[in-house]
Amino acid sequence: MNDTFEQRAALLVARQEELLTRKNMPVNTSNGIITRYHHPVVTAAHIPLTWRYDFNPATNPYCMERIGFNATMNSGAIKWQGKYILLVRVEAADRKSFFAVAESPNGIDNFRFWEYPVVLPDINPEETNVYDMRLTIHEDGWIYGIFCSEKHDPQAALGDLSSAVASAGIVRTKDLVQWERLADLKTISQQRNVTLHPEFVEGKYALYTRPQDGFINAGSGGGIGWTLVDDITQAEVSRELIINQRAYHTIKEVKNGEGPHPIKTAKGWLHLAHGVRACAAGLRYVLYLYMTAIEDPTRIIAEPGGYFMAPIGEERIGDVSNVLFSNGWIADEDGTVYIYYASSDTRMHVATSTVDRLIDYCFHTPADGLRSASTVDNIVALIDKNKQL
Ligand code: M1P
Repeated sequence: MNDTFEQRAALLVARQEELLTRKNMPVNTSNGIITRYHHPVVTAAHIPLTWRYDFNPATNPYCMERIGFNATMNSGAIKWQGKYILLVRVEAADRKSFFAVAESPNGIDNFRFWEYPVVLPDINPEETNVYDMRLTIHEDGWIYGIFCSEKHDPQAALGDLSSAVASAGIVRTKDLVQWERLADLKTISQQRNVTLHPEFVEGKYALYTRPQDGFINAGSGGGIGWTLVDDITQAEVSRELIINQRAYHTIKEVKNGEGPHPIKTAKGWLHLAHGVRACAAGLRYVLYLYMTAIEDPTRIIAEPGGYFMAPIGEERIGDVSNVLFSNGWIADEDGTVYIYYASSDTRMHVATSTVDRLIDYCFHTPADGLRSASTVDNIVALIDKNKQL
């Protein structure tokens, strides 16, 4: 505490530099499907010091933090100009989320935030919180971002300060610096987890949706939806088809939601989604995969049973414990897939795999038979197969 201002400032910079340049090594134990890494890739400690400290000794004589940050989570991802880009959901200490770009040369470590956070066009004074942007480099030439735009429910009873309304905000950019705000998605239900498909389908923009009756509860919303849109600048859900249903006693019984847009592969569209179930400890969020037909992205051709990734170790603990959430992944030219996921609404991680492995996983993992007896049948069949070797 007796350090001079200069000593303290120098120490802050040195410690952060150590963190930002830390090498991230793979964890040795793997199930063959994905590889995890020792360290999270982006944490609140990665936030630039110039966003947090007033470095003028005259106005901050104690060199104290002036603006605090709580978490970095649910990040969109693209590979852009040779860099691995995360569009991070940053949550400040005041609970407000916003977006900021962090880039890495290799996708695994050395993520650094750009100098300024994203300044979105501020079009609606009622919009209180924004989060969970999915990025899509669309074949029309724009980079789109779709995110949750949240406001206090205007119908809430007097004194109810918790009820909220979720809509899908839409922006687009060419450089990740200047963002054009388009009209929010028009829809009769609340919407979160809306994702833009990267290609036109039947000459239209295609959206994955997640209709929900309330802010938290999916209610009559049956799962991940799909809708075609003529004009992305005035997007409206007309016909909404549920393509990936929730089901009783599965990992997605309570709700589910599309993650980033699917990856186009030789065997079909590869999808990453989150599934939510309830238990005595609260809601449990896990990640799962499914595949749809290339010529018809709404037709499911493979869906392994159960989760593909669930929280382990320190991932299980955070602001909202027992949660894995992903809205960003990158398929590299060499077939490597970088899966960016947040744990417990607190920090960002990466796991790697390959397109071939993930396809193999989708087509050769037994589907959910929806009953214990089917699970046992699958195990017995595998044992019998192994006995024939
Ligand atoms: O707290 C877990 C997640 O809860 C919500 O997910 P969903 O849209 O499926 O309800 C979102 O608020 C998400 O940001 C959060 O990580």
